[in-house]
Amino acid sequence: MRTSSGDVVQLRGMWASPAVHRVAWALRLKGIEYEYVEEDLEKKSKALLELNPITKQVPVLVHDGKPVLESLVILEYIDEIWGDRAPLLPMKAYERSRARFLAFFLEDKGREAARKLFFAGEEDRKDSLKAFEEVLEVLEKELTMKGDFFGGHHMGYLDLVVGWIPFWLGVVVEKVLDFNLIDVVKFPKFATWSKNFLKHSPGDKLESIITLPPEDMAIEYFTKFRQLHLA
Ligand SMILES: N[C@@H](CCC(=O)N[C@@H](CS)C(=O)NCC(=O)O)C(=O)O
Repeated sequence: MRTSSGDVVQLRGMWASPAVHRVAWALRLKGIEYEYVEEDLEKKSKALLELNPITKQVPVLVHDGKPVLESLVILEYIDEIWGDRAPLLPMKAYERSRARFLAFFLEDKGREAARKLFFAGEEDRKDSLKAFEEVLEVLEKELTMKGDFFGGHHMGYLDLVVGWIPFWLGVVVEKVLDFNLIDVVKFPKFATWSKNFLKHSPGDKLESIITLPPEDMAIEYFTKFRQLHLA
């Protein structure tokens, strides 16, 4: 799809993928029009394999025919290309480095801890939860609550990076496992941030930015995904 500034922007993804929604959020936050193409990850399209022959994963952002890969790299690319609209990364170099470090930490430790927690049996759940809570502690300390978001009053890079936790863990995984993952008493600031991130009642400006999969479909999908993995 050609944007008003003449760029052709396409996002190739899969409806249940948090990494894909993260990119959609960045495009929507900046008001960039894009075409969305759903991929079948069981039967990857020729286009996906040509655009991303290395990891063969989504999301893929295709900008003027060129593929941009890896959701965090894509966020930075979007921020550089459309730098005049709703900046994602902080202005100051030091703060930018801190945001990138936290993103790296979350992708590395946070995803791994969440994965273990998701696939753990009830007997191992306590240890997995402890590892995940160490990640939440870091995020809790990072929230200054000088505004609704990590960077203050505006949604930015870190919000988009952390944004999979409230829905994919706080709603879907909690329901799939029937287990409370985010303790509001231990992590009050994170719980408030999560609520702010997800609050998109009709008419709220976040409604058009924070796309989410339908809850029932996501619960069914991740329940099956877990069963298949454990079988
Ligand atoms: N680190 C990647 C992760 C992307 C990822 O895990 N994509 C999954 C969907 S959530 C995928 O394409 N899976 C299919 C496969 O691995 O073959 C990113 O952030 O872009």
